[in-house]
Amino acid sequence: MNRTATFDLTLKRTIRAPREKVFDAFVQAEHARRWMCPRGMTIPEAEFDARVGGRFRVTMRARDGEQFTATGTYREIARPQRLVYTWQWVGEAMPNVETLITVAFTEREGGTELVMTHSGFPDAGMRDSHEEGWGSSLNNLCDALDARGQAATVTLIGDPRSSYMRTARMGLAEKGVRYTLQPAAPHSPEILALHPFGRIPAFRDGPVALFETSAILRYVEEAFPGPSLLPGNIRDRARCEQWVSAINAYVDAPFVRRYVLQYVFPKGADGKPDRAAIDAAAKEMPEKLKILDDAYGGRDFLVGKALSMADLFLAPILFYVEMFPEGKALLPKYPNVMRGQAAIRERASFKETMPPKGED
Ligand SMILES: N[C@@H](CCC(=O)N[C@@H](CS)C(=O)NCC(=O)O)C(=O)O
Repeated sequence: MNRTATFDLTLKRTIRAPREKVFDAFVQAEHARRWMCPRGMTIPEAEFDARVGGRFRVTMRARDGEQFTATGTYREIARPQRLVYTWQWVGEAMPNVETLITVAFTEREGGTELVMTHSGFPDAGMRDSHEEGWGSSLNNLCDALDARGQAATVTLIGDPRSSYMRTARMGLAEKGVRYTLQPAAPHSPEILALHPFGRIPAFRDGPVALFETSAILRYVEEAFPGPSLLPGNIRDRARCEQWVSAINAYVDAPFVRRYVLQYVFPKGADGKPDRAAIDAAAKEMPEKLKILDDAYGGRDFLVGKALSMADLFLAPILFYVEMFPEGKALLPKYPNVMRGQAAIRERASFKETMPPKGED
């Protein structure tokens, strides 16, 4: 007999919650609504009839309004250790194939290890997209059940004295995302495991690992609800990207690497700051500050009428620049920059992310 090959996936996750609670989250609508969709989506409708032969139906809505509905039938319900049900997408958006989900729940280290096998995909592409979708959904499940909330799943890794770390932390704070701050130095094994160039910050959301601050913020922007870190129209979104890129490429090096760090990690004779290096860096700054001053114009933000990622990249840099004499003397000559900084320094996201004293 000819059997058609199918593709399966297995996901494993340990959640700090009792087994019954984790089990119930799979079969009760009020729980499922909180997690049974990938990050960035919502569940407008969910119906669950958790009896053998009973059916469920769950509708997920993407940020652009597109909806996806899945339905299925319970085959085996052995609370709290095992659950088996079919899974089938309804409508045109996803292939209309009946697949099978088996979840095993095991008590492990004061929590629950769940092993979820989703089998019967007709091709590797469909299996892989479900692996991503379930991985992201299980992040939501973990947030919903673990007492630490999102901080159980979302981790920012690096040294909180870093200006880039502060940019990422401010973005997380602006979005209202709770996270775990895992201290690690650049090029440490923890960082190199996630960032091939060894820089900080690195980021994890469950199985999703990212590096580069702008990529991290891009993910945070789309994966979580909360105020947008991007402007509302196409032109201004592109301008935001323009300033993020320009600050990374033309502002960070002269202001932080060649100026601030000369004071923080002095490389001159007798362990003193290298005067020549500082003077050279200070000469580079006015031209850049003038460009930034013109960009602010009469507004409090680099782009548009509200805070965007662009502002989050600049504020931590100028905060450090102002701590040293040449920077302190220069900045007041740029009133628009000063006004923008005064505005952002009032925000909780800035106040809550004050770096430990002394270094970048
Ligand atoms: N382009 C990177 C830059 C990150 C970066 O340079 N971080 C600094 C700390 S503020 C770092 O890791 N420095 C260590 C090094 O330069 O080796 C990003 O946007 O995340």
